[in-house]
Amino acid sequence: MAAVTAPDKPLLRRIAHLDMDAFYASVELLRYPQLKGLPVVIGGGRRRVDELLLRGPDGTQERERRFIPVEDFPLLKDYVGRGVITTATYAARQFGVGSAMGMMKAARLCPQAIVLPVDFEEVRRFSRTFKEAITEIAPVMQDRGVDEVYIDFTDVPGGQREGGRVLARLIQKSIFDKTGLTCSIGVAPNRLLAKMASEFNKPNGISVVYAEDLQETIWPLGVRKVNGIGPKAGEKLARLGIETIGQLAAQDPQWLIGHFGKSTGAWMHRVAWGRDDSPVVTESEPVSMSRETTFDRDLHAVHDRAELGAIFTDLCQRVAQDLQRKGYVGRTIGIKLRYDDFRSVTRDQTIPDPTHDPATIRRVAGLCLKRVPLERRLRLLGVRVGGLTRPGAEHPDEGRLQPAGAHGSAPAGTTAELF
Ligand code: DCP
Ligand code: MG
Repeated sequence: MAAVTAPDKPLLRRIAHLDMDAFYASVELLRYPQLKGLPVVIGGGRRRVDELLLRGPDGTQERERRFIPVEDFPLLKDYVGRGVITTATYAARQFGVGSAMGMMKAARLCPQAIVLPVDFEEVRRFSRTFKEAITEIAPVMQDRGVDEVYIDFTDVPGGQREGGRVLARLIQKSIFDKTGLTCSIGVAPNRLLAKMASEFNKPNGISVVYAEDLQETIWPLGVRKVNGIGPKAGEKLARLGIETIGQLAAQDPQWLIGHFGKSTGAWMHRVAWGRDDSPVVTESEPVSMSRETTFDRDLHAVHDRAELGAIFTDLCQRVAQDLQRKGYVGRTIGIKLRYDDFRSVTRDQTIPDPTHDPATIRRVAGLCLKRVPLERRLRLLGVRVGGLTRPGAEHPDEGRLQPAGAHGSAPAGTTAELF
């Protein structure tokens, strides 16, 4: 007789947010382990400190980093110059010192703290290594900067056990084994809650949040804990008498929309109720970059020629800036139009040499525009550059990028919609 098996339970969506602990400072402690447990702050310019340390007090010795006596490290009380602290070890945070605090103020709070400059190259190297450790275990990872990522735990072995705690422990261990660094992880039903949860047990902590914890765990938090509610929105909410996420959740969405506009107001209501469907998007190289704009009123190619021309040029300049900022050039230049009856058309043209030059993009996009009917009024105009490569590739094919996969997206700051 065939065995009767229970139907598979549907998997709960489990999303993790992982954030490295005192990242820049922890990277320094790896090469100066004698500083472990001491208050250390990162700030100030250049890396001359290293050189001085290696040569010793009389300037002649060749010392190994890990044997440099603690007394030889520069102290915050002797620091001259302005600037702010980038981060501080947890030992230093006990004195009230932290990110973005002025060096002078920090020196008053904790004069005995050791101060070291940041080594960006080293930080980036460890950033790559810890992210590799993650993707070996859980492949769906979204980069959110040098020291934080989102990870989709849903389908990964261990990602459902104890709400994701089992997988989080495994990832922490793997990162520590490969780098010597600790991190904190929050696991929750979505990115919004995971991001908050990763802060609950810092450093070296794991915290698991379920949908039903909303009222008890999330609602007492201040509104600024929501990723996306910045200082300005926070102040405005405070003026309206809303301090906590729970208070935000209690507001009528229409009232929020009245104060913050349709999209922000509705979004605030959603996040206060812990709702967030945004996927964890694995980064891939963009296939194209585009900018588009919907006009305040429908424009006609002849009657509104000057206005339309200015918008068109501006779009081309923006795409060119996006390309330059992200370090791409492209060969296929295209336009998109949407008419007042909502029909859309696109045209593109491929040029021999890839470009990120606004004038070239404008010229070729102008040629594309000549190939579309322009009798009707227009609602929307867009400019796109595709066939992206990195500039300076000797062979046209050498810099060719892999097309983005199913999750491919244009980098932030560009219009993601392809046309
Ligand atoms: N950073 C920065 N400027 C800031 C804040 C942070 O340059 N105003 C840098 C230094 C941090 C790194 O980014 O080491 C990561 O930022 P976090 O906010 O995650 O801070 P830490 O990792 O240092 O500490 P925590 O343990 O609180 O995550
Ligand atoms: Mg961090």
